[in-house]
Amino acid sequence: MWQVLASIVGYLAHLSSAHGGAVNYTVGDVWYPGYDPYGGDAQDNAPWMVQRKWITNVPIFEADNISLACNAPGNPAQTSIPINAGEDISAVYYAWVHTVGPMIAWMTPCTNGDCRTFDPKGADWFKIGQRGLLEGTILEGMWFQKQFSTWDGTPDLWNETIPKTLKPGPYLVRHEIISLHSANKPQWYPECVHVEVKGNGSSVPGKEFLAKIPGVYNMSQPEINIDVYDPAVGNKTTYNIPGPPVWQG
Ligand SMILES: [Cu+2]
Repeated sequence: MWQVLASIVGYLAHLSSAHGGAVNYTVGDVWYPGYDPYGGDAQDNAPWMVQRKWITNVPIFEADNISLACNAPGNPAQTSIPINAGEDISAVYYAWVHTVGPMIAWMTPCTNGDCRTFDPKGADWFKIGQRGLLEGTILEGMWFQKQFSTWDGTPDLWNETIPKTLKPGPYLVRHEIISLHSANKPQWYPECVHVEVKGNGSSVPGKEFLAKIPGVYNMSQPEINIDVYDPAVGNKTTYNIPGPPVWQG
């Protein structure tokens, strides 16, 4: 009883702290549970786990934090989601509350051939999709980050496509939300999932599409070190998402 009560109180505390992350994935009709940061150690090394471990939904505040790659502690998952090149993957969030800033989906190959032992430190990541300011101004306009949230407790879905010509193999897919509602204090919310890409493709992105994480962001970038409440910034109707262009495959 006390345990149940404690977990309810804990859940409410997390809701009121107004943070979150990708907690599930869907591919076609199949739903894959991710890591529950408040779900306890029983999930560790679970044979069904597809998502890298994260233990708090509090964001990362430093552009050079090593945990920017796959959150903290980022321990590898035990299995992966099978997916065809050209197929969609949805990341599922619940009650996402922030409204300003870009969302970027990245991939990197597990170059050792096995994501269960792959360390993403120094890895080359490429973008497979990014969503930013859809219309209006930076301060008050419609960002995808605002639009994708249902605001009613039903799942918030963020859908992206695995590039159709991508070479098959094991990859990490990294979903990243950057929230910019605190002046000059960006917040990063990254989560990584293991996937096994199938198909007949043979393409890999060229150098101009690659970036390191951390490394791709820094506080001298005006899109990152940004005060959206400064009218000279907040009234703009364009926002350039930092980093390399999206690789279409
Ligand atoms: Cu938050």
